[in-house]
Amino acid sequence: MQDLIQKLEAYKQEITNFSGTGEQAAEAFRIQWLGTKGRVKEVMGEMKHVPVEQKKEAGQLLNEFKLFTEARYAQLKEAAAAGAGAGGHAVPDLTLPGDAIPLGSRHPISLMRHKIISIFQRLGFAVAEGPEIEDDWHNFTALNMPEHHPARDMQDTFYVDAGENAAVDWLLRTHTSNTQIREMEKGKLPIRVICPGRVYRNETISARSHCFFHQVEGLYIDENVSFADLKQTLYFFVREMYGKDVRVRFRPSYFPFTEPSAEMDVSCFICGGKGCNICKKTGWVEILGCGMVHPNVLQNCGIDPEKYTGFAFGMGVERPAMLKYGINDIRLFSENDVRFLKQFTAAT
Ligand code: 2U9
Repeated sequence: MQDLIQKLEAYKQEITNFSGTGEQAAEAFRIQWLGTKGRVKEVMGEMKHVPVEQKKEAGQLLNEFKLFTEARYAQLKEAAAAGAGAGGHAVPDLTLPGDAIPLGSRHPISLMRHKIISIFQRLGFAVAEGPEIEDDWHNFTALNMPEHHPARDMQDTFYVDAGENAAVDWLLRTHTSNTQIREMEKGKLPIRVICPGRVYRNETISARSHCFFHQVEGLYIDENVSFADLKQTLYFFVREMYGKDVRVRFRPSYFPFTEPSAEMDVSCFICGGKGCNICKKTGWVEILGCGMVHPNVLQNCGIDPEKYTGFAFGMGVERPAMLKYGINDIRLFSENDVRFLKQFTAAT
């Protein structure tokens, strides 16, 4: 046993003093010490001569010696890889190419949102953003939604518990119209804004609908703004967005905040109007709602409806993105699965 201890000490000394550098020296070290005929194997073989009562202690010593040798080998290899020169200093190879920085990709909702916004920016619309947690006035009351309007129903709106002493009802905005109300309240006219953002509705989540989604809304208020201005603005949008061959139709509709109100359809850009699953065989796809801003809404924001008129419109972002990119489940947008996200590039 004493012999073994002395031998291991001598070997350790030898290992510590090993002075070779570079890959070849490291390999020679490995063969000499850790190879199948190396010295570690050799001393391990001496276990069989150790008396039974000392085997435990000898085992520990040998194990420790093996780890010591492996650590020294790892050290030599690392130094060799770093190109340790004669002086022992690492000499980096400055001619090697640098590590590539991984690039992310843009989210499909961002891409579609940008595509929509940029068309209106070219017409002189500015982008305005507003809060997602909103009070009852900016989300409903100012927009001419009477207290018992169905859209205020608990089923459609997420209310925020702001405590018993809250002076007003707080909620997650159900549309980005709150932002236009805030712009109007600033009292600076004319107004020409586009309002993108996330909105919330208390709906069951499925492949087709989610409890949050994205909208882009627009508002134009000035003297003498007419329905003809609304139509020409939206015609321009449709041409830029879906191409010059797409046909457009307006259907009368109803929104509390616009009068008159309409919904706009485009001839199906999937089947060209022949009839398919996307247009439900009608040849038309609804893309947005619009109308002339209701005089009550102007008045609620301190704008004289006798002097000013305006138009507004609103559209969802998810559906056009799903059609453009062939996405069949709305939930994919918010699951953040990298395999999904990395498929989209900045090229629209
Ligand atoms: C103000 C006055 C009027 C915005 C409008 C629509 C019609 C509309 C929907 C389209 C699909 C929402 O995402 S969607 O579910 N929107 O149909 N939105 S007019 O009208 C306004 C906005 C602000 C001050």
